[in-house]
Amino acid sequence: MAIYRNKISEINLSEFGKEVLEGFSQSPKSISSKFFYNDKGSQIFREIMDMPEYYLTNCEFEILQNKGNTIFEACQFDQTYRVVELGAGDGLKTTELLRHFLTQDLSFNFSPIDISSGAIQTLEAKLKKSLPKLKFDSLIGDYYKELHKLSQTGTPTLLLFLGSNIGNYKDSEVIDLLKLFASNLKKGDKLLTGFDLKKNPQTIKLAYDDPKGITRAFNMNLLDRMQEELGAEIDQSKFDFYSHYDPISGEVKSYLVSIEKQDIFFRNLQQHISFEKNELIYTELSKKYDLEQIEKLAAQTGFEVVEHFFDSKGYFVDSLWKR
Ligand code: AVJ
Repeated sequence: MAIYRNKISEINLSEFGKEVLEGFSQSPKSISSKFFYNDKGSQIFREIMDMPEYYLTNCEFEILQNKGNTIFEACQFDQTYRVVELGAGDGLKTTELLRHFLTQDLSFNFSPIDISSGAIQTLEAKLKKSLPKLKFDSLIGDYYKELHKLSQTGTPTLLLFLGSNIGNYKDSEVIDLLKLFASNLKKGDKLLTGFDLKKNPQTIKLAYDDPKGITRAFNMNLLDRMQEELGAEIDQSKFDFYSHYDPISGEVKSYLVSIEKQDIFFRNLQQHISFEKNELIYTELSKKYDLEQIEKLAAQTGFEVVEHFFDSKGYFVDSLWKR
């Protein structure tokens, strides 16, 4: 079959290929942060969660470990229920919550959803070992679609969206996402969302630009993916990583930077893409919230705040809402 240059409709492109082409045709160039999480990226993210600078994981771990029983009580379940987790990742923190739930008399089923099959496999192995009594069925896929499938039953549901995953969405998208959750939940169902809170800007800055360069490697993995999956002829020494926290907006923004003017051939896209000296590729938004913003979001999207659960430093909140 002939492949015509620039006629991308003729080429069978992967989702990643399509989105890279689309994101690179905009200004500034961008790639969705969901592409961080191939199996290698999910592994690097586990290393990020282990870093002392990345306080988010320990804070949420502490909340779920110390307040799991209170969270269960606040959910007020009175029959068999279901816990669904979006973007479960390796689920280490969630294990703490589920451990508390298992000590209660009511039975429940756990459904973790993640786009990385590697992360799900790691999670399944861990769950079998650490919580042998847990009933679970994991789902690999885009969580918008999986969520819709799950909404077809009458089982009371607690939906988990932990780990500050919500921070990846810009203000306009966050409203749509929470409305989507609301529309897939029944009256009385609960949503527990992890929000990273505004705090000393230095603390936040270090969490997203660590001295060992693990966050850098997490971003550079996108270049690996372009090389491996899109046949991009990239010299990685011609790219750098930069991240920036704006304490007023609460936005951490991460970028790859083309350190010189260059033209890169993407073999599988049959295209050259050019980069100016110091041109940015925007890779991620990690937004930080305050309580006022969180309560406003709940009200705007059809939820009622039940209770906020904080860690002892007040760095992070798992906010329980009711539909
Ligand atoms: C998985 C989206 C919560 O934004 O804090 C960690 C990803 N990026 N370090 C975050 C991430 C850089 C993380 N989330």
